[in-house]
Amino acid sequence: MDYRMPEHFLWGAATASFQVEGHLEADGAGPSNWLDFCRKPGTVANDDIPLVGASQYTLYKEDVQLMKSLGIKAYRFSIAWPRVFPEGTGAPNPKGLDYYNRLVDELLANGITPYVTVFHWDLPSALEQRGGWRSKETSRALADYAGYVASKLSDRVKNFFTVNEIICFTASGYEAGRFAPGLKLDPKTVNQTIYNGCLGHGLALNAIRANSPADVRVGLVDNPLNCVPVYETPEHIEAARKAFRIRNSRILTLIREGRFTDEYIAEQGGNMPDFTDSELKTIATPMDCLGLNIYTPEHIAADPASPYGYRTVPKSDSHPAMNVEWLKLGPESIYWTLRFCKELWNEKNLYITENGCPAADRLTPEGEVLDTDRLMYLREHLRGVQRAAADGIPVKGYFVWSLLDNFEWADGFQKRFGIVYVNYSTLKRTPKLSAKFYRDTIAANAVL
Ligand code: PNW
Repeated sequence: MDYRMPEHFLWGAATASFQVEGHLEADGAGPSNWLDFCRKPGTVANDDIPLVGASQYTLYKEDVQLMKSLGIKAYRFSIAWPRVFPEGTGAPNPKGLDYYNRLVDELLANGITPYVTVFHWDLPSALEQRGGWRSKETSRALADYAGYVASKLSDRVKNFFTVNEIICFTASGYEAGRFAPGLKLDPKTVNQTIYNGCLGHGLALNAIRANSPADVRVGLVDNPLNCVPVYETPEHIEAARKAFRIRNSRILTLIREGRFTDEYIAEQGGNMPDFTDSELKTIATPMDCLGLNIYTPEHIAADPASPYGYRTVPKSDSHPAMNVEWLKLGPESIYWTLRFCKELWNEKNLYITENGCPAADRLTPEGEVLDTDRLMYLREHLRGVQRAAADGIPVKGYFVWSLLDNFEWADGFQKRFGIVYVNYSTLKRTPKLSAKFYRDTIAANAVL
């Protein structure tokens, strides 16, 4: 079987500012919630802090050449809000934006298309101190910042994503406490942070459009719960589609439909967030594209005895995971999430904006990194993308997470997600076996 991809398929790689840049305090940058969080002993594995990290801030030219050598056509990176507005709002710091001007120019000069994520979790500390995502002030500040960035970059950057994974910068930080700001708050407050994240997306999308020429495209990056039929019968497929819409009520379904699902309202009762109809309209502003970050599956079965006609099938204790406990293996999830997005909301431009896994990478004495498990993970997921494309689902591109080993949030530098190995002492980059697989797959435009 030939796993050929559509013509003009966009092969990309992704990173995020806080995870790869290092030099977090250079050139007038302000502090962020994540830097503050890292500085609290015991929050991040090994108390790692990415002050140096992979240092893309100084090594971006080398990284652009690396992408070029792999045949990568598009680079998804994020902008550090605290570099551009050190206080979150007020006076911009021109030196902060200059870095992104240089990066964008370097990418374009080398034939690589920039895809900009405006917010990938590094919130200026000043805003966190005023309530962070508990406050709609943060949603409005995001829009001002996004509009400013668009006004400076949209002559050259034609693709913007507002925010990355609302659930991770809200619930994971304010409910689970695993991410910045490390709080464990009540359900109503947590629901408010999630809602304010959605509002921030809608306001930012409108602000980007208002500050860009007409050829600019704007969308969201979300990591929906990937509801996968436990196996492919019409009943389980129907159950998984229903589950996908309901289980993503808080973010993706709200953003695509502009109202809370009946199921969500019934489940939350008195814990609903404060919202207005006009905010819901803003939240549901039509997008030009939708970015999906795909990692792990949720298995769903038809169950006529359950209230909504489906149930979650718990994973067996031996279900394989990819070197980190939460990342259970399930490459079929990529196909089903793409398909349900098309079937439920008639998406026209879908991108896989992240997909990848950590591995216990080691340099061999010959200087190679033989990450056979990551290669398997990427190949099986790409076959799912190919299946979706062959079904006529409009999947336009794929960004591997990640170009480089980087700071994996609460897991620090322990977990390596790159297709390129980074020696954190010398900053030397070494493409892994998976990078060679990716290079050859791009060259063939078929999954190898
Ligand atoms: C995404 N989970 O985060 C982020 O967008 C990246 O910044 C991150 O490095 C990458 O995935 C790998 O983790 C997630 O626990 C973090 O389910 C955690 C989860 C999912 C996504």
